Amino acid sequence: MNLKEALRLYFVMGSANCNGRDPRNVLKEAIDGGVTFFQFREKGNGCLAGDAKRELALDLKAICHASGVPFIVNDDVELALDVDADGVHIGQEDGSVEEVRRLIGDKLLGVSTHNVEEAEAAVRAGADYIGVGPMFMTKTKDDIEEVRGPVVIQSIREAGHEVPLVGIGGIQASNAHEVMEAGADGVAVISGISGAESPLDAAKQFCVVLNKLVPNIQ
Ligand code: FQP
Ligand code: MG
Repeated sequence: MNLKEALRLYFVMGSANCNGRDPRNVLKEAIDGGVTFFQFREKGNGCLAGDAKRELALDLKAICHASGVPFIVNDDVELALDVDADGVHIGQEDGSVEEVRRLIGDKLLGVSTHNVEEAEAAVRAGADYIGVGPMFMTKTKDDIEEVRGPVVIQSIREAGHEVPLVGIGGIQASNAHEVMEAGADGVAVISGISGAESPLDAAKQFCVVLNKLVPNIQ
């Protein structure tokens, strides 16, 4: 797998993001629409835990793998190992990157960053890719840091870092080009796809924009 290419359209979602729809159907539609990477982020109102969370994780992993899409688990390293996910995504408050790397071996490891210093530290500690955000204002996450926008990505690239990188936070088909032009390999999207009336059409619209900017695949 070429990680930079695979990160082009990174869908992040859990049952709380699906407006009462079955997350399995939302994911199927999103993948049909062109999503290239997936993170199971089971957080927020009425989210599942325990066996129910595990069952959903296994179903979503199967849906991803039927289409060759990597399946990443947010925060929960134990679950990622239990369901044999392709990787884990952790933030600045989710424990040590080195420790998670030790636990997951050569599974993919993504780390959330907000500036050049955090990006450098994440890469040094063994991250395979980084998420940089928030790019724009978002209502999906209520504990976000200050919005500094695509310029943070630009500063990471100007510092010479070629780490696989996606922007996250408030990204829509209409502003995705700003994130890509700043130097991202892809965009991570939650509500822009899961909250859309048609996740299929929403993902397609992202693909139209992204493939115009980086027209080598699909
Ligand atoms: N970037 C990405 C992605 N995924 C995420 N989940 C985050 C950033 C945010 O720990 P974190 O991670 O700051 O908050 P939370 O655990 O609530 O998501 F990989 F998609 F770029
Ligand atoms: Mg986290």
